[in-house]
Amino acid sequence: MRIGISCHPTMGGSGVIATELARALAEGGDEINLLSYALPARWSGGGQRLFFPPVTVGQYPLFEYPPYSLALATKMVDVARHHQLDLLHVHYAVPNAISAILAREILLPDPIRVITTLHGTDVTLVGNDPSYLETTRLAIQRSDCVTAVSEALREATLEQLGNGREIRVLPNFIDPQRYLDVKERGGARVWGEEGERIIVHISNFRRVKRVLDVVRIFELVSRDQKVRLLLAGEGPELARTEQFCRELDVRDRVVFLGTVSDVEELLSGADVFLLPSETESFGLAALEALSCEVPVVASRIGGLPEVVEDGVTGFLRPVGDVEGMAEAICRLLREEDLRRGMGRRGRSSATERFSREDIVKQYRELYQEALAREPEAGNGMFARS
Ligand code: GMT
Repeated sequence: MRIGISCHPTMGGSGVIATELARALAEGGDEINLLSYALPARWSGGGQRLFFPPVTVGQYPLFEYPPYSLALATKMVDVARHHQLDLLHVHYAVPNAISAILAREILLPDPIRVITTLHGTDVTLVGNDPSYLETTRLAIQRSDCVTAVSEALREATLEQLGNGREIRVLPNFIDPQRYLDVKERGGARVWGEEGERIIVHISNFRRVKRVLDVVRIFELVSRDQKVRLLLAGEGPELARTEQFCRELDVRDRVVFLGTVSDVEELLSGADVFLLPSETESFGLAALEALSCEVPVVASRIGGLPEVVEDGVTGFLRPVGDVEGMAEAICRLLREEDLRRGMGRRGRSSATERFSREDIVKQYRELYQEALAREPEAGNGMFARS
């Protein structure tokens, strides 16, 4: 198949999954054009069937906010025509989905199929912001197929956008081989001193991640254990987080790593992964930790219980329960057999339920289904036939 995949290129999980999916499909024989305004963080070079035609946004002094969605739609049309695309698969609805629907209109009378994958905040935060609500609702309604990365997100979408349309759950995935490739190297241990236990947090440092809770929890754990905290990622809360580390007098035991693209290099060898988010439709970083045999301590929220089995592959606590999460970490650090057992079960769970091979196969089947069906596009602007 010839597929155009669009995503946000930043370090968020939606861009990671879109890029990994693009690579897997290209390796399997499909021709993929990845559309974004910059090379995605996990992009490691194109290939024979993997291309990156960048979306360039025309500038003009009148545009205080240059219209990226229009530039993207235009690029989609261009690539669809010149590469004879069969379908567009957009990751993160805002604004990718509405750009794809617009591109499809332009391409009539040969409507290209549009698959939209919802990742989380495109529905829970951004999509229901009044500024984006109606365009997101329309894009979801008019996509040929819609997927969500967890059952929790599927339900949230139906509730918040009131669409009443079919949404299929196709979860995020990991490549089990990546951990095996780095297992023998030091991984997280490289940053720790002798005898120190290592806690890792990876995120885009937005408020929903509650990174200050990470620091609070770390401070509580450090009263009981010799620990070091590795923080990977960048985002708006980063400076505040560093300042908060100083206020709690733990700055000397916290390592700020910035963006890390090969997360398995950091997760492998870690003792615990911590994700105390306010909302999390899936929690890709938690899945990556499990796949590296690292137990997860996280909030019992959104799709996280679908990824982390409480008491089996990690511990889940209510959002904001910093004491509960700190206790759970201390227990894992004190009971090494429990921690290692959870790590092993986490890896089995990740590889059995979320392997790249299985999920990519399901995406391929979905594409075939979409191509076999009557298209959603009509003859009028955004209308159904
Ligand atoms: O909103 C974000 O934090 C970014 C967004 C993204 O683009 O990666 O994250 C969402 O999608 C990820 C990939 O499917 C999920 O693993 C994250 O749980 C989800 N984030 C939230 O729901 C907060």
